[in-house]
Amino acid sequence: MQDRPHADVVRDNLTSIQAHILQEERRHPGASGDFSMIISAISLAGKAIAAKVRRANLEDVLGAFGTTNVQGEGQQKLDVIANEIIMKCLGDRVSVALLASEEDEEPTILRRGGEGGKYCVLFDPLDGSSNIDCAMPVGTIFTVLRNDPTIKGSVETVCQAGRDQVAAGYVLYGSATIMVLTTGSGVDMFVLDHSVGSFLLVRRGVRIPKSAKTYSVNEANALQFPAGYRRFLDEAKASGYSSRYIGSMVADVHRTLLAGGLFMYPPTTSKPDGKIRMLYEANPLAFIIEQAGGMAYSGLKRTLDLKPAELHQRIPVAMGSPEQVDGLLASLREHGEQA
Ligand code: AHM
Ligand code: MG
Repeated sequence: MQDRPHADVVRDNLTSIQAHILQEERRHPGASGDFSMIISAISLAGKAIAAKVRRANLEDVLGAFGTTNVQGEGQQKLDVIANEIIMKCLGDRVSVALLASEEDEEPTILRRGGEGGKYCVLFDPLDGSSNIDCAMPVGTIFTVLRNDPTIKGSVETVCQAGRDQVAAGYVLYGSATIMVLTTGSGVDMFVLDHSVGSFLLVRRGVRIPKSAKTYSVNEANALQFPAGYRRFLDEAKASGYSSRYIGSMVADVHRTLLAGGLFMYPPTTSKPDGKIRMLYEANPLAFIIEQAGGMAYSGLKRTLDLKPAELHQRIPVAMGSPEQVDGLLASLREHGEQA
């Protein structure tokens, strides 16, 4: 065996996300490498957005852009910048057929199936962006879907049930820049090492704790929640739960993934479908939580089984550790929630 004089000072975790995806692809005979090109474009976009987010308080990119998006919500300057960065990075990857962003009214068709467009990428460019001026964590959420060339309309193409996702992930711009990814066989976690310039693998096969006494919800809305949600929260308080809520779903779900507990955005009387976008937020994060051993529900239905009716559809969500999600479902059933 060869002597390795400096082995003790060379870190073990030097697997880049690109190397990791290429290794994964080698396990699938016939894989073309197209998929790894998409993930590498997303990681490049993540690095570019992270750099913008870090300098946001120094450059003139804070605050409102002065426009509203398709949902009627005010756009932050960084929403628009992050959207542009992702469109540019993914736009020139030959296997991308179509891009759909939470910020844009219609999907952007890049190339048809006959021109090599195998995948659709849907994303929320900067989730939680109303927090950006306060330097709170925000993130990019994405999902990769197959492009079915027999379906004509772009909206119909991307309105797929969440269980059909090829991959999903997010980049969280917090005290560290983290990328979490699933391709349907577990969840892996990468951290951006600025000194190396790469997302490096730090955890393979992330598992959510089976139970944790933490809930994450905008409790100021509680009077408007259906009875089952209110009763769950009352019982949680009576049995020693803690509450954690940032108001960036990507950050709240990331904490829930690692530390356990329940994240939810229930229906309210003023927003009967809740606030969370099915295709850009609920489905990718539900896929990750399930792949980590957790559960994700919309009312009494498994989120990933629902077929979207429209591009910017909203749905109620509850996701996290199995014990907490089961407890919530029991409370919903007990208080008359219909399946
Ligand atoms: P955004 O994508 O426009 O940032 O909105 C979605 C965000 C979620 O990240 C978060 O869970 C929710 O809005 C917070 O909403 P509220 O302020 O009603 O608690
Ligand atoms: Mg969002």
